[in-house]
Parts: sequence; C-alpha cells; structure tokens
Amino acid sequence: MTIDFGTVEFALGAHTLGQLPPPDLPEIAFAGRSNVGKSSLINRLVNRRHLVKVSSQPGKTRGLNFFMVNKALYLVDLPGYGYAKVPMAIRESWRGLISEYLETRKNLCGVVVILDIRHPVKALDLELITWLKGLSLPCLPVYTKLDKLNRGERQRQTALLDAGLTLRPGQRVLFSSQTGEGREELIAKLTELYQPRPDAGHHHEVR
Ligand SMILES: Nc1nc2c(ncn2[C@@H]2O[C@H](COP(=O)(O)OP(=O)(O)O)[C@@H](O)[C@H]2O)c(=O)[nH]1
Ligand SMILES: [Mg+2]
Repeated sequence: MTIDFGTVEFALGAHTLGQLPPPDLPEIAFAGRSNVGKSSLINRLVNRRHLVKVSSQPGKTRGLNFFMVNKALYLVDLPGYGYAKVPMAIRESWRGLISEYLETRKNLCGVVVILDIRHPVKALDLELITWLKGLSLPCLPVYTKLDKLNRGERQRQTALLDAGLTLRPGQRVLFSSQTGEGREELIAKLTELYQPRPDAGHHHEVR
C-alpha cells in the first residue's frame, strides 16, 4: 500500500522542541539548503500547489512546519540551511533545534535530503547525511530541479552527485517539482520508510 495524500493539512509550526506535536504518528522530515526547492517538492508530492509557501526570500522559514497527511503521518518541513546572510547566532540556534529534533524524535522514520541537481554536493549536505548515518536514521537523497537540465547534463550531474555522496542509483530519487517527474518513485521510497519491515524493530535499529 502506498501513502495516500488525500487529506493534507498544516498542523503547526514549532520554534522550540516544546512546541512539537505529540510523537504519536510516524513522521518524515525534509531537509536541504535554503532555496534548494524543498517547499516546492513537498507541494508537488502532496499535489497541493500552495500548501507550503514557496519563498522568493531564502532563509525565511525558521521553524519546523508540520503537515498532517490523512491523520496518519506527519511531513515536516525543516528550516533550510546554508544561507550566508543569516546572522551567526540565528544559524547556531537553528542548528541546535534541528540537531536536537533529529537526535531525539522517537517517531521519526527518516529524512529526505534535497539537493539541487545542478550543483555539486556541498560540505553541509555531506555533513548532514553523514551525521544521519551516525544516528542510524534512514536518509533519502533527492536530486531536484531535474527539468533545468538536458539529458546529457542530467547524466553528468547525477553521476557527480552519486559519487559525492557514495550512492548507488537505487538509493536516491531524481525529481522535478515543475514536471512531477520522479513523484511516483519518491512516494514508493517514502512508503518503504513509513512502513518499515515488521521484523525490523524500532527505526533506530533498521540500519
Ligand atoms: N524549474 C524548477 N524550479 C524549481 C523547482 N523546485 C523549486 N524551484 C524554484 O526554486 C525556488 C525555491 O523554491 P522553494 O521551494 O521555495 O525552495 P526552499 O527554500 O528549499 O523551500 C523557487 O523559485 C521555485 O519556483 C523545480 O523542480 N524546477
Ligand atoms: Mg521553503
């Protein structure tokens, strides 16, 4: 059975760990650099054009935004990282909030890490992915903005990113929020995260 995005509603925005909803539903978080296309990806995923605000101002989203899917699953839009114009103090507090969330959230099934297919892997992307591995949290890289490249460029950039992250093709998804390419594959992969094998135990033991 795949995830059904029939009803998706904004649940709440959290600026501190105390504001998180009770951990009573499985949760999938979305992370990526500012402006990478995270909000657009979530909107396309759930087929709602304006559920998540697509921003022309990078670095604007500060809290963790929770969206409830069919009262059965939370999607969490994490604040974007790596935006240089954000003052250091705020950057540090984001880091603190996000790292504490990722480290302690019991119902978190996995993290989708979004990269722009046009750009090489950045240090912060690699840092996040390596750190998620260390936490044994399943991580699904998605290379987005696929529509911006032609066939040859896609192949070249995909190979570059795969090499940068040491991934095999089955371990990531190529995506375009503009065309919807990759949506079915993303849903299939999310469904795997969301429904861990019955014998796999708690998600922290899955990998
Ligand atoms: N062509 C194209 N543009 C995209 C895609 N995804 C996002 N964008 C654009 O990239 C910009 C940043 O998108 P947004 O979703 O707000 O990024 P966020 O900051 O990571 O949430 C916006 O101008 C989007 O329209 C995509 O798949 N294709
Ligand atoms: Mg956004």
